[in-house]
Amino acid sequence: MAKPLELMKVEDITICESTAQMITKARKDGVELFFDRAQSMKACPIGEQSACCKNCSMGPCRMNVNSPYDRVGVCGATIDTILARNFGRMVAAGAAAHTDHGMAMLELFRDVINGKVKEYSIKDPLKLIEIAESLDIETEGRELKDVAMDLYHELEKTYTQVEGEIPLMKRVPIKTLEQWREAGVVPRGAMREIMEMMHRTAIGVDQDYENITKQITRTALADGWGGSMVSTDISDILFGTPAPVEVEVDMGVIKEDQVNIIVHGHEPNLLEAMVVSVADPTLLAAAKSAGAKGINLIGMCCSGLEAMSRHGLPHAGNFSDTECVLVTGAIDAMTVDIQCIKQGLQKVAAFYQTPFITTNYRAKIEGALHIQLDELLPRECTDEIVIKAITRFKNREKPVQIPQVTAKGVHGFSFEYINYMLGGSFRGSYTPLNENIINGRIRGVAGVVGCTNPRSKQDYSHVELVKELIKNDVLVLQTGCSQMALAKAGLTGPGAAALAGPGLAEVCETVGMPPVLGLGSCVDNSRILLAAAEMVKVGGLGDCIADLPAAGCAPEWMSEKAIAIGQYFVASGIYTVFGHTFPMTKGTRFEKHLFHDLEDLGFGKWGFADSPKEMARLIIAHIDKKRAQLGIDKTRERVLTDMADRRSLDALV
Ligand code: SF4
Ligand code: MSK
Repeated sequence: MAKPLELMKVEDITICESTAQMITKARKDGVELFFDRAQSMKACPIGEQSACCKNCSMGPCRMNVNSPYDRVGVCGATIDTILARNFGRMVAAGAAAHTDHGMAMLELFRDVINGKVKEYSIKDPLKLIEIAESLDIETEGRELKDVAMDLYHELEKTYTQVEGEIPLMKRVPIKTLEQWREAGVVPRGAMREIMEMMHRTAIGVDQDYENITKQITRTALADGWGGSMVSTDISDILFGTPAPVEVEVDMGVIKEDQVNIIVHGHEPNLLEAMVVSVADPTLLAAAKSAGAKGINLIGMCCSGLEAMSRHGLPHAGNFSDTECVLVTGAIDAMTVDIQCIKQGLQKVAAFYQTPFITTNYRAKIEGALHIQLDELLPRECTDEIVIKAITRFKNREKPVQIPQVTAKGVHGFSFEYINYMLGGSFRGSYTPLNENIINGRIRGVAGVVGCTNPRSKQDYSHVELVKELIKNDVLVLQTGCSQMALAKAGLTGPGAAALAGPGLAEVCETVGMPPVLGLGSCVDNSRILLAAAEMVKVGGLGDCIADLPAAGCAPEWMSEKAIAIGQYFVASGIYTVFGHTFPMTKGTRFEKHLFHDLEDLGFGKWGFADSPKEMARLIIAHIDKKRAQLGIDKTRERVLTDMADRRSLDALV
């Protein structure tokens, strides 16, 4: 494989020790990684600012990024039209990824209820009932199966409804919903919204950037409060709602003397079936007779985060680590389903003689082995993967080098568990969170989420930003590859409270929680929306999500899915800061619209910064602005518990 001419210093590529070791090894082995390609393939300066259009064959048309209004496209499209159309298509693609995944989960749910799929069952009937009741489905005295089928039909509308508001709008705080109604952005089904987004951004259709933005918002809301939310709900109902669990992460979880199988992707069902296969006594015996001490199932990326939260399964790393784990030489099979799977993995896997197996018909890769996961008989696929891994273990030829780096942390903080954790099992409530925000112990809440990107030093911005936020008493909620960046850095355990400001540290100590709460995969950002909705409903922090002292951030994003998530955060009322790059031409009216005007219209707004310190500054300034608007900027006098109080409290328990 070709090497780039001048290699970047490893310490400039990543702060992850394991990744650094594996980049060094790959260079010795002559294996090219995506870090190398990011260096040799410079970003196109016009495309980087989203200032080109290829929506028809009269173009492609390139705008002048230094003077964006000095020309228009062949059809006459202005820079604002081009920017808005490009942005809209990114949101449509991201929303399609989440909602196609969500709809697949819903179809699996239907087939579990009607008995077609026997391998999975309903693990959380309570959640099923709660969701059904929240959607006004009758539950009293009815069979669970009947309630479940009614729920299926109601949730299907999230994707297919062509007219009127989708059922999950019932979860939106009323004032936020009224704002959306007034702005004309309440979503219909995701299929309808994505279709209209694609239509309106075709040559010669919608050429008014403000009008295009309305459809962008509607499409994003159909994702966040629709398709993604259903995906999370159904995954919890079928596979169990996560609760905190201590987990070991980083590449040190790979074991030289075991058959190591990596599962990477986004759909929980592949990993759920793998969990069953690796516990099969026959397969375990086969592994033992091949000389292995056991079968070591390891998650990566987002489905790995879900399995970690539900089963305590070890996790080897985030998006930027998926090639690097193969470089250890110790991976006996890597199996993938959908989303964020780099095509480059195939070549790296081939070099290290690791079977690389795709399992979803939507995502085949040239050169990879495809074993379709049939949901009716998932074990046929997953057993075969295990057998292939055992064979590779027996015939391992490549030298093995595993970074001896691990970190332990606590993960699995679902919306429901935060409720329970704060309020106790009999009076589960977000009231203590709101009270601690009002009294100033907690300054505000930030969702720090999203990808890693080889054009940005891996994990650096995530970790530095979160450290800065918790030091300033901001409680951090996490999902996706960001969560794994913090987990590897050791900030997801209760010990991280030592890095928090005094107010947040006190709350963490009282409740027994870390200052950084991992909520799961990137579709699980819907858990953050529900937490925000609950904070509004509990009261004391304003009437709508836009009133909350809260913000969102994706410091190292790379996927169109992140843009869709960012837009539904913004549309919900949350100030959302993206880092390192943004698909925007500076000084345009569309930029002003996203970064300023949306807030005046009652939504949140976008922000951008290219250093974690600046991201933190923007987020904290926004939280302080919201606190001032709520009249809670002057913190109440703090009453500290002294030893005598503690003793009397102890006597009560
Ligand atoms: Fe150029 Fe207009 Fe065609 Fe875009 S739609 S490529 S701006 S002519
Ligand atoms: S996997 S979308 S790199 S978070 Fe969900 Fe990570 Fe971003 Fe993919």
